[in-house]
Amino acid sequence: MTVHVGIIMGSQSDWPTMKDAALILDDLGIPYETKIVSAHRTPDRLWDYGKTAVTRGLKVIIAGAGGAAHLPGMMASKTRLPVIGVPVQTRALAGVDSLYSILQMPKGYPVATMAIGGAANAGLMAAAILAISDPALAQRLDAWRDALSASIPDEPSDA
Ligand code: RP5
Repeated sequence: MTVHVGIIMGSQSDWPTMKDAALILDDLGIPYETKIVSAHRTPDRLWDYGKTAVTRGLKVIIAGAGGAAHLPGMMASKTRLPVIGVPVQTRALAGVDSLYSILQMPKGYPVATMAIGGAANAGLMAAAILAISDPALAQRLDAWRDALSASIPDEPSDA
C-alpha cells in the first residue's frame, strides 16, 4: 500500500508527542511512515526527504520539533506538499519557543501549525486533506467525528 503520510520529527525525544498523530492515523486506517529528520543534526537527510517526498508518493507531511524548531519550515521550503507543524513542548520555555518558530513563517512557505503538543490534531488534519480525494476515508473520518461527538455527555457529573 502506498504511504501518503510522513511523520517526521527532530529527535527521538519528540516521539512520545508525535505518537499521537500515528495513533490517529492507525484509527483511521491511513498508512504512514515515521522518520527522525533533524534540521540541525541531519540537514542532508532533511534535504533528501523533502526533495523526494512528491516522487515517493507522499501527500502530506506532519513535522514535529521543539525549541529552535526549524524542521517544519525547512521542509516546507523543500517540498510543495502541505506540511503540518507540531510544536513540541520544551522544558525551558514550555513550547512557546517551538510554537513561534513553526508559526511565524515568511510569505511563500506556509506551515499549518497545530497547538503545542497537538499531534493528534495533526493526524486529523492530514486525514481531512486526504479525505478530499478519498471517499472511503471521508466516511471513516465522519464516523470518527460522530463517535467523538456521541461520547460527550449532555451534563457534567461528579463521577
Ligand atoms: C529539536 O531539539 C528536537 O525536535 C527536540 O524537540 C529538541 C531536543 O532534542 P534532544 O536534545 O532531546 O534530542 O531538534
